[in-house]
Amino acid sequence: MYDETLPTVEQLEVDELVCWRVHTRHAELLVAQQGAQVLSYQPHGEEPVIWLSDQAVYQKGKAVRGGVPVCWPWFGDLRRNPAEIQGMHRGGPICPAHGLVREREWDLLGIDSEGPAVRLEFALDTSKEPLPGWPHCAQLKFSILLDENLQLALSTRNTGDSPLALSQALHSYFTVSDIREVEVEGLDGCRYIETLEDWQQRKQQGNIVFSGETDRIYLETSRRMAILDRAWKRRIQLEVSGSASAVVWNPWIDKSKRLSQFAEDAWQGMLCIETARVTDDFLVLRPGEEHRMELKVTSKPL
Ligand code: TA6
Repeated sequence: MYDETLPTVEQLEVDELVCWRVHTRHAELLVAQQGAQVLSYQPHGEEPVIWLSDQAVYQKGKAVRGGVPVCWPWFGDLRRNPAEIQGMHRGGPICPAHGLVREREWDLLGIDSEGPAVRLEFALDTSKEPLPGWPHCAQLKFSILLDENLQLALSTRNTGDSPLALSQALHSYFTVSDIREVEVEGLDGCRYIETLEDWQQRKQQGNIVFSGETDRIYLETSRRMAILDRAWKRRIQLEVSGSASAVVWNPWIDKSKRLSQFAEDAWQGMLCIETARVTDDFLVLRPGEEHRMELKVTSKPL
């Protein structure tokens, strides 16, 4: 029999950050208002699906290691982005990796229960909250639906009077039993950029397996991919729309030592598969145009 008091939504403070803990009959979710960042997602009776560093720091203006950081209006190192995206930045010292919104307070538009499900909606309007060095007008919305699965959607509307060139990603950290034992399905045959070897282009043969630091940008990706985790007898399925690129990242041993908020052995239990619009797949929005990128995460037993 289900607990009829569910779903519940609780506002709490995690150190400096305002957060929301959502408890439904299916799962528990923690979201920070800063960055509209999903911090953790754990279906009942399962290992967490979304990974959160046990060394995470919850300070205003500081990105939290783990969860699903929203990378926008550029992904990664701005200097590695197409010239059109670099040209949107009007210089100045503030040019962090993964853009300008994951450390900003978003507006909470609402939290609604839809039967057993709960939806949270956040927004950021750059005409009201100008981003340093990026003087353009856009309305961002981030929607989180917790149901039998986790559904995320990032929408961007160009509210200015000139085209916007953007790259973006939902930088999802997933929990795995052991990165050395899992495989990523669904990217077979895709072209990818090997960022660790001078950004050479390669072609994926079969499932992705991991035996070292991995930091690849996959292109012409399909709508479905998955993490096959035999040890935990589960498959984490990703279904996407509005995206045809994905980043696959594990820092492995050496890079882990250089990462903030990251235990030296944390590389063994995490894997990023990032739903993206990057490199050839970057976004151009005409004035008034809107784009929506969606990700549905479902954990299924093998
Ligand atoms: O998405 C992969 C990546 O760009 C890696 O190169 C690594 O830098 C990772 O993101 C984490 O970036 P962050 O700025 O969150 O430490």
